[in-house]
Amino acid sequence: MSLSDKDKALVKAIWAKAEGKAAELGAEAVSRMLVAYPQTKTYFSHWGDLSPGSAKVKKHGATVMGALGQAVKNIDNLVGHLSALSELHAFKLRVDPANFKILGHNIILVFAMYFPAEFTPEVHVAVDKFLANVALGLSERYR
Ligand code: HNI
Repeated sequence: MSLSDKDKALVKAIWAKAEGKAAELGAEAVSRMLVAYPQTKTYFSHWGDLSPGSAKVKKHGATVMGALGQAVKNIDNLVGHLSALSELHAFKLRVDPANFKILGHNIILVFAMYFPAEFTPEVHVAVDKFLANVALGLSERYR
C-alpha cells in the first residue's frame, strides 16, 4: 500500500492546512481514542486524569501530531525515519501495535471533522495510506 506521488502531494497539502491547529486536532484524536477504545487507556494509567481535554491528554495530542508532522516531511523514508520511535514503543512503552491503527482511525475522523470541504475521497485515501504506512513504520522494530 505504497503512496503514489499524488498521494504524497495530497497529504502534504492537507497537512499544511492542519499544521496551525495540529495541537487541537491531536488532543481531539487522542481524547476520542481513549473514550471510544478504552483498552488504550492502560498505557496512560500513570497520567491520572484521562478525560477528554485534560492537560496530559492535550499535551500528548500535540506530541503525536508533532511527530506526524515530522513523518510528513520524511514521507519518502517512513520506515527509516520512524525506527527510533518504533523501538521506543516496542521495547520501552510496550504498546501493542494494533493500537496504531486505532489512533490512525481517530486522526482520520478528526481531519474529516475539521476539514469537511477539503477532505475529499482522494484526500481520505491518501491520508489513510499515509497513516497505514506510519503504523507499519512504528511496528517495524517489534521483532
Ligand atoms: Ni505514542 C509517547 C508518537 C501512537 C502510547 N508517542 C510518544 C511520543 C511520541 C509518540 C513522539 C513521545 C516520545 C518521547 O518521549 O520521546 N505515538 C506516536 C505516534 C503514534 C503513536 C506518531 C501514532 C500515530 N502511542 C501511540 C499509541 C499508543 C501510544 C496508539 C497507545 C495506545 N506513546 C504512548 C505512550 C507514550 C508515548 C504510553 C509515553 C507517554 C508518556 O508521557 O508517558
